[in-house]
Amino acid sequence: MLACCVLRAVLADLHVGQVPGDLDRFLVTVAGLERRGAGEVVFLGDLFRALVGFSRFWDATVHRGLEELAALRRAGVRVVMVEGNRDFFLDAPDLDQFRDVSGNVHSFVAGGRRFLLEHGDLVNRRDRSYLFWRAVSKSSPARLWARLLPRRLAQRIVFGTEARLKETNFTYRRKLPVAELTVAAERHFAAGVDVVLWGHFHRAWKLERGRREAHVVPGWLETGAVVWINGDGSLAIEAERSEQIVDSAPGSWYQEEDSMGKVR
Ligand SMILES: [Mn+2]
Repeated sequence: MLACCVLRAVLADLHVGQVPGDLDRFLVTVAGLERRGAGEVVFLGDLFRALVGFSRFWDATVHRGLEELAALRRAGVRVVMVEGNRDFFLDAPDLDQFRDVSGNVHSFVAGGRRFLLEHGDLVNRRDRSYLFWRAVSKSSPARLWARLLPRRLAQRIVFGTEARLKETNFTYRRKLPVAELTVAAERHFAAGVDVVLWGHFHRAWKLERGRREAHVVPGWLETGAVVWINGDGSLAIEAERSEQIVDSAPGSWYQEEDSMGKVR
């Protein structure tokens, strides 16, 4: 059980392995999380370019990145993996030494506020082709072939999925589905959640209803953003170079950030 006053760090959409040099950047970020005293680190989906829970799919980048998570855990930090659209079968035993828990949702109470964290790829119910692809690619037959297919063929299919993912995600990612995000946030609020965090869309977005709030966490890939959640339930989003970008920034910041959405 975690102490009541644990400091949490949340990072979304890192896509490590997609851009040259991002592994080194990731290692620096992770070292910083430990230095700042994070008791729990939550990866809000899409940690790597692709992550399948079976080690036969892992390349050198994935091995190195995961090793850093094992080191975090040895230092006493809890590692949580929320499953994104680039993540498959994160509950597989091969990942046991690299994360404490994985799942579609992570929830906790901090300072009396109820938090709910999910990747966000299910928010847009209108994207039927993606929802179909998700159901197939994460099904038990898919899990079976991921375990049994020859390694080379399996890897080819994983990287083939990237093209497929881009195709299915392209149309709805160009614009934030604000109506769907609002409906989803209000549904969570009505169920008693105080703070909702999503990733997936890569650009910041925020909705406030009294003391309740919902955020899309900007992608680490583009912004280096880390959300810090204090033991008292307050939160702050920091970009790289530890500049605070949510608590103090004017609303227009969100508009400006929108133009940053390029690669997803
Ligand atoms: Mn995603």
